[in-house]
Amino acid sequence: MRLSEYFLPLLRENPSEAQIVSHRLMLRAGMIRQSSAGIYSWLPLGLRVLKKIERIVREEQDRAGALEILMPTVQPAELWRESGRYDDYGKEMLRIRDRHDREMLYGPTNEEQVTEIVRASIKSYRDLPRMLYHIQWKFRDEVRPRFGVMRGREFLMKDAYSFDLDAAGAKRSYNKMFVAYLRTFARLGLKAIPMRADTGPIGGELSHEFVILAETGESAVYCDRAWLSTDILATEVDYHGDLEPIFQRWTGLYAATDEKHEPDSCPVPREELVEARGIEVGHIFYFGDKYSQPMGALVIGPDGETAALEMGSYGIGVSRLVGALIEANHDGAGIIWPESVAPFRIGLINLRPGDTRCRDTADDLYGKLLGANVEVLYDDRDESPGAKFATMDLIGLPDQLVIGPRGIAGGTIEVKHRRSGERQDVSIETALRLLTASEPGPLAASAPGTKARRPGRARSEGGRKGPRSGKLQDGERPIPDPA
Ligand code: 5CA
Repeated sequence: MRLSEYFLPLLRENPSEAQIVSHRLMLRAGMIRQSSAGIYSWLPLGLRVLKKIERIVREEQDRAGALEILMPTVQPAELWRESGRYDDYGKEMLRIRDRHDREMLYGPTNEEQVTEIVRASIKSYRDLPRMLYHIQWKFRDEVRPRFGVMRGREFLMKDAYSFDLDAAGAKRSYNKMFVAYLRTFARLGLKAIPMRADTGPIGGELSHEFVILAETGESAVYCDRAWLSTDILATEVDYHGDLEPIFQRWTGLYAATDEKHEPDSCPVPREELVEARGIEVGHIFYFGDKYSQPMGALVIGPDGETAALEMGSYGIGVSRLVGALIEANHDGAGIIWPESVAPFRIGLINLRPGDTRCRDTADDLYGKLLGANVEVLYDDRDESPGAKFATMDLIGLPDQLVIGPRGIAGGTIEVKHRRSGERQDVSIETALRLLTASEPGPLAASAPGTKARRPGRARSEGGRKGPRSGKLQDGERPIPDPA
């Protein structure tokens, strides 16, 4: 994508309404714009990130055996009267009347809707277990929408629902989602810690919140220090096998929200206990027949007896995750996207669009990157180098490629790794090979025998003297980032 043809409305100043860094950066980087309190439009850059998160969430749901559907945002009030939640839900529910004066609502969640679908179609234990999910906008008229997309009124959620014959089956489904959540958040580059939690208006007896640690988190959380060095993706998962040992392993390490933490009976010694703030990015519930019983979602079991379905529900805050990711990945200059969710893999900067050689080189490189299916944002605008560097740092693409007249004269371009700030001069061929070969980025860690420049050195094309350091030799491969 050429920046000259893109819609990236950046803000120079910090917007006064934004209290936390993710909200500030999302507005400044042109990712979102507020429509009304807690309701946002997603602009091209923000939407790309949202879609990337959605994709990872979807892949892990599919892998765990959940089936994607799409339920409506607007639901009939009768369904919620059947479960008894229409009145209970209170002012958080946006209630609507249609032209026939029928009571409708904008869904804050979909337990009733999905139970209605399943009760009409599943009558026998032979059709169980089933797990259905969708990724759909929700509306909750929060008393205090704040922190941008972190606590919105309209927000995107992935919600899955499991249907089993009995409690043992329901626990197996719960375990599947528990493990899928650990994997999903790890793939997003986040350490989300499962914590025993209250069930609130969803109801039920077993529930875990998945919480990432961040200073701006809304709740206080406590966990064993060992959580900080765990590697979830290292565990092999067979969703058809017994997941209880994995569940036991990850729930065996202490972690609790404020509501559940008891300082006096906490099993973790003080020096090993991390006290932090947390952001809830997911929440899973097992609630048995809370909805199936009143709504008559019944199946015939192998013994011929009729029983209410055993259910669970499993939510991920997809739009909240965009903010949470920024809270966990930023510095003074802007956002630092993990590769898995970056809106573009590479930012290509042409420092001198007016210079024919620079332009030809940049255009050529851009074409080759596109040809290799690398997502690249190409700053071909007629702006100052300072403005271009600041823009790229603000929007936080994992690697930047900088093309300028001096480098071209010596046959090189500069590669800058956004997270470490390290820079190297490499030939165009080397840059292409590195960036089209494999993840992670070329400067995720320095290749042996190379000297990467540390951040803080002069970055402009002018002002550099002497030979450049840090060339990767052809044939050398970068060492993957251990993070
Ligand atoms: N029905 C259940 C699970 S499907 C449910 O609604 N759970 S929930 O209320 O915990 O929401 C699931 C996730 O949505 C939360 O963990 C959180 O990450 C996200 N979420 C909830 N409320 C908001 C909000 N106002 N703004 C942004 N994200 C939210």
